[in-house]
Amino acid sequence: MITLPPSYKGRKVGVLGLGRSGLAAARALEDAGAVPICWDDGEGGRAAAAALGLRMENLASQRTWEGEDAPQMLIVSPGIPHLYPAPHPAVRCAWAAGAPVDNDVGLFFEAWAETDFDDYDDAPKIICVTGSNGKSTTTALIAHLLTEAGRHAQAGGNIGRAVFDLEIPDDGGVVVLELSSYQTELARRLAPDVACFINLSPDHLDRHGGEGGYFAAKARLFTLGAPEVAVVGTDQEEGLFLADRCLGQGGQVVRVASGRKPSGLGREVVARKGFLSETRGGKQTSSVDLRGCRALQGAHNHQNAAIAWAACRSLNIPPKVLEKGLHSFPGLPHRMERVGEAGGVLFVNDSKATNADAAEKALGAYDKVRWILGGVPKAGGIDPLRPLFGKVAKAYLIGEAAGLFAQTLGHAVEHDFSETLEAALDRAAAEALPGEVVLLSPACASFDQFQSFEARGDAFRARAQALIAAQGGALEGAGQETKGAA
Ligand code: UMA
Ligand code: ADP
Repeated sequence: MITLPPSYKGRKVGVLGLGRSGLAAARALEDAGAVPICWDDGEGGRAAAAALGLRMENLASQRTWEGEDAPQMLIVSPGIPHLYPAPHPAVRCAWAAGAPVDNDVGLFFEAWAETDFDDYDDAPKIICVTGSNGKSTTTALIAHLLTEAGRHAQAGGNIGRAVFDLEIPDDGGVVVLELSSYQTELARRLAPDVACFINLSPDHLDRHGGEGGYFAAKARLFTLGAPEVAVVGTDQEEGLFLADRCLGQGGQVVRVASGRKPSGLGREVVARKGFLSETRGGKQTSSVDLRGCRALQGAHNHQNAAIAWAACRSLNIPPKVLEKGLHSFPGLPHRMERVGEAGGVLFVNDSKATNADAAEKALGAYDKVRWILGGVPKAGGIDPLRPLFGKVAKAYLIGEAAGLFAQTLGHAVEHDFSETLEAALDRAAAEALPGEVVLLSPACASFDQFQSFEARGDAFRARAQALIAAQGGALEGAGQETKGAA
C-alpha cells in the first residue's frame, strides 16, 4: 500500500463509511500514524471497524467536532451523499468546524505525489478512466494490455478494489483507476498521468443536482487533473468540449471516435465498422481488425478498445503487443461473458445489463437470440428496444417485470412466462437452434430473485456450464475481475 506523508502523523481524521474504501483509508491513516475517527450509519460497517480495533465516534454529532480531540478533516465514502440530494449530517458538521472534506482518491493522489520514486528507472504512472458506460471493461482491458506488455499493472478504484488496497507499484508499473462521478467530484486532488473519458449518458443525477453537475464531476479529472495525456471519447458534444478544454493545458489530447472517419486533428484513434485505426494528422499509423476479439463484441466494446489502445500507446506500448492483447482479453464476468457453446448454440451471460440501454448493446451484437429477461424493471421498461425485436427468436420472461414486458413484446416477439432463471435457461437451451445465442440480458435489477447482478450471473453461468457439459460442448474461461456487490 502506498503511504501517506509524515505530515499525517498525529492528525485526527474522520472516516465516514466503513465499506471497502473507508476501511482501506482508515488502515492507511493508521499506518501513517494518524488517528482515524470512524463512523458508519450501518451496524455492519461499525462491527467491521470495531473488529479492526478502530476508534469509533458518531461523526454526525456536533459534539464530536468540538474540542482538542475533534477531527481536523473528513474522508467520505463514495456511496455517501456529500452535497445532493442533501449532504450527510457529518459533512455538515465538518463544514461548520472548518474541516476540509475529501475522499480516499484525493488522499491517494496526495500520498502518490509525496512518494519518492527516485530509485526507480521508470517512474510508475497512473491512468484514470471515467465515463458513464464501459469504465470497468476499459479499466480491466488497459490493465490486461499492460500486463501482456510485461508491465506491472493493477486495476483499482470503482472497479472494486479500493485505492489504498493497491500494492506499491514496481519499477515501470502502472496503476489503472476506474473513477466514478462520486469519486471525481469530491477528491481534492486528482493528478493522473493519463486520463480517459469514454462517454456520457444520464446517471446518478440525484447525486449531482442534474446532468450538468454529473458531467462537471467527471470533467474535474481533466480540468483539475491536467493530465499529460487526455484520451477523450468525442462521439458526443461533452467529449468535444472536454478535448477543447484540454488544449493549451500543456498535455497531449488524443481524440477517440466510433463510427466516424478521422477528423485529421492531431492524434486520433477511431473504431469503425469493426476496425480500429490510429492516425496522426489524418494519416493512418496502425490498424487492427477487432472482429475476432471474442470478449470485445459490439460497437460499444470497440469504443472501449479504442480508448484502451490510446491510453496504452501513450505509454509507448507497441501496436503488435496491443493487437495480441485485444485478442487474448478474457473480458469481465457478467458483461456479455461467453460461457460456452454446445450444438452450435452460444450461451452468453450479460447479467450486468440492468437497464434497457445496456441490454440494447448485447442484442445489437448478435443475430438470432433466445432472450432471457426480467427482474425489477426500470423506468421506460424495454420500450426503447423495439427496433431490435426482429433479432429475438423467443423471449423467456422472469421475475416481477414479466407481465409488463409481455405487453411490450405483444405479438411482435414469441414469449413465455418462465418465472425463474433456471426454468428460462432450461427452456431456451432445449429450444435453441444451431447458430442461435441463449442470452441473459435482463434489462432489470436483480433484487426480486437475487442479491445482486453478480449472483444472478453466477447462477446463469453455473447452470449453462452444466447444460453445455451434458451436451459435450466447449466451455470458455470466465473473466477475472468484478466490482463486487455493486
Ligand atoms: N453508509 C453510511 N451512511 C450512508 C450511506 C452509506 O454510513 O448514508 C455506509 C454503509 O453502511 C457502508 C458504507 O457506507 O458500510 C459503504 O460505502 P460505499 O457505498 O461508498 O461502498 P464501498 O464499499 O466503500 O465501495 C465504494 C464504491 N461504492 C459506491 O460508489 C457506491 C464502490 O463502487 C467501489 O468499488 C469501492 O468504493 C472501492 O473503490 C461500487 C459502485 O456501485 C461498485 N459504484 C457506483 C457505480 O458503479 O455505479 C458509482
Ligand atoms: P461501467 O463500469 O461504466 O458500468 P461496464 O464495463 O461494467 O461499465 O459495462 C456495463 C454495461 O454497459 C455492459 O454490460 C454494456 O452493456 C454497457 N457498455 C459497456 N461499454 C459501453 C460503451 N462504451 N458504451 C455504451 N455502453 C457500454
